[in-house]
Amino acid sequence: MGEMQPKIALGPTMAPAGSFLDWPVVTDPNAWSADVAVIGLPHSEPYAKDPWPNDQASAPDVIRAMSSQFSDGPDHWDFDLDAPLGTVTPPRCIDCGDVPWTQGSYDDHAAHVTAVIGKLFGNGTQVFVLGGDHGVTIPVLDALAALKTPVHIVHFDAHLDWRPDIEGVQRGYSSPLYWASTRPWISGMTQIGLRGTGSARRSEVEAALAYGSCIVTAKVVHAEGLEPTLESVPAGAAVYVTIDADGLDPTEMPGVMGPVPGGLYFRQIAPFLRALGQKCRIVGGDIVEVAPSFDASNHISCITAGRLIINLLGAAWPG
Ligand SMILES: [Mn+2]
Repeated sequence: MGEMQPKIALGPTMAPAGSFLDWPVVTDPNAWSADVAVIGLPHSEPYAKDPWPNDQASAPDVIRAMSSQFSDGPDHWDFDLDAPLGTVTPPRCIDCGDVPWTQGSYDDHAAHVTAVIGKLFGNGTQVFVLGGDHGVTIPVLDALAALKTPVHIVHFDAHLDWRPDIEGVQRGYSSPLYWASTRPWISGMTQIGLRGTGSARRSEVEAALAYGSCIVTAKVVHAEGLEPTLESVPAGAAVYVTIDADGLDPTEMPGVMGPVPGGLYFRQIAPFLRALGQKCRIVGGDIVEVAPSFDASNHISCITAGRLIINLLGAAWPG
């Protein structure tokens, strides 16, 4: 991480019960050498009103457990990708397990997460994060500094997530895009799927617009499709994609804490992600806010989360 972060000794991650897509599990950060890594981040900075750990903290393991439901294996034809997944992904894909809760302050935990993810980015690894609530994105945004290149954020969400703090808590799930706006290595952001009402007030909307965020509401997507939005993302840019599960319509993604009607559909987002992977350099992404206890009994939200990662992953590497 260079000069900005103190040296942190990176202990082993927690091995998951089952691995993502049966990829090899590597829990020793010193042994990480991969083209693509999946890593679980169960915990963010909690709000006083919420339980700890929250329901979203269980999502990494439940999503992994549904791997056989969202892919039958690397040699099976994937009709979203028009190819078997194994022919469009690089050879070295690993599951890094979950970053455990750091005993101590949230400052310590966030610094640890930033160092862990920064090590992967510094190795040139494409990183896909399984949250956790949307607060887990914040230390990952800090880790993007390790890339030493400007990064554009593509954000799917029902909500703006631009609160500087909620009752003094600065790194909770209502704040990741505000946090991004304060970081010089973040070159811009495209926020897609906003609708209804959430923690944002007029002041946060005006701050986002003043920053230059490209805000694409759900009603605009439903009227115009996502093609104009794709055109607004700079070609060739390094892009990090953060997907809040509640950006999707709750009929397709019921397992969320903040369902809002009128959301985006998989059939809109998946082709967008594939096109984005062709147009830009996807440095990584996350899927956050999946709440397994609220999911349908067939775990469709976790399956959809896995399919979103596969669509992004399959498009991001030359076939
Ligand atoms: Mn969010």
